[in-house]
Amino acid sequence: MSLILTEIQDVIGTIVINHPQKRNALSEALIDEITTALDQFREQNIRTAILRAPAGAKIWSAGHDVSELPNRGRDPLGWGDSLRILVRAIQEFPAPVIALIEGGVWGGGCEVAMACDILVATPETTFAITPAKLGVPYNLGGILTLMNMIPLPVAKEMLFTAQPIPATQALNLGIINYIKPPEEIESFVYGLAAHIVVNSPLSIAVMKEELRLLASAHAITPELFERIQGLRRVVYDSHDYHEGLSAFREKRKPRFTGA
Ligand code: YXS
Repeated sequence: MSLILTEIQDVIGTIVINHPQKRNALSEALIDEITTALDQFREQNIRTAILRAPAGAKIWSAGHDVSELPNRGRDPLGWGDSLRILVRAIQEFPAPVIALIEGGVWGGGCEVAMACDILVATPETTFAITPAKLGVPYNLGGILTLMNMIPLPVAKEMLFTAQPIPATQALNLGIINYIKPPEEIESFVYGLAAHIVVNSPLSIAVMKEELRLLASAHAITPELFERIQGLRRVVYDSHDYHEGLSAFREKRKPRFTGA
């Protein structure tokens, strides 16, 4: 059974993440379908892609599929992790990707949404960044995304509390471009796409790539990289990480000890 739906209207392609039973948790299989759809869109010269959940969804995405996170002792968010593959596929897609967001966006779902170029959300949308809830050591790419999108004190609050922020706050912070009511969001997003697709696709593709390269152009010494990776290793080797995953699987509150 397919976990997504796709639709093409002229040069606008839509991907609907459609696995409500697991609240659109980003499993490897689901991510594989999205990246395959993006590859097909690329071949079909799609000029704007729209990434959304089904109309009226309560959860846009519950984030990383926790059941697929590796056990203690292995980096859960390494280069080859499927979520990172999806983030790169969106960022490297040579046309704008618009996130049409309804409902809760959790954990890795935030990174996927923030990898999109333009974000439009309904008033009920919320964003929660959750590694601390699970004892996960957030990776450099994820942290950099936040630092590029959110003022530092807010990024810290979101990371440390793991509590959702409402769409109005996300709008004020510039994380999202617009808030639109559910009955208007679709026509608004397709109207936005219509403005994009009449412009030069080559000019847009190059500007998107310029922005991506410049936004990630942070000088980092080998020493600094090793230090951060060493810090992260302490977390994914820890009892807390094991406890976070166990608690999720057992549907109970975690008992973190800091060890
Ligand atoms: O019990 P069944 O088999 O029906 O499955 C339940 C949930 O276990 C499953 N599910 C998930 N499975 C894997 N990974 C997930 N992230 C996930 N989320 C949900 O979906 C079925 C229905 O869930 P249920 O009953 O809780 O639905 P609900 O409508 O009452 O509540 C919806 C949520 C989204 C509020 C709730 O499911 C939830 O809190 N989910 C976890 C949200 C979360 O903490 N996501 C972060 C995942 S970790 C991640 O993204 C990165 C590693 S990080 O955090 O570092 O960025």
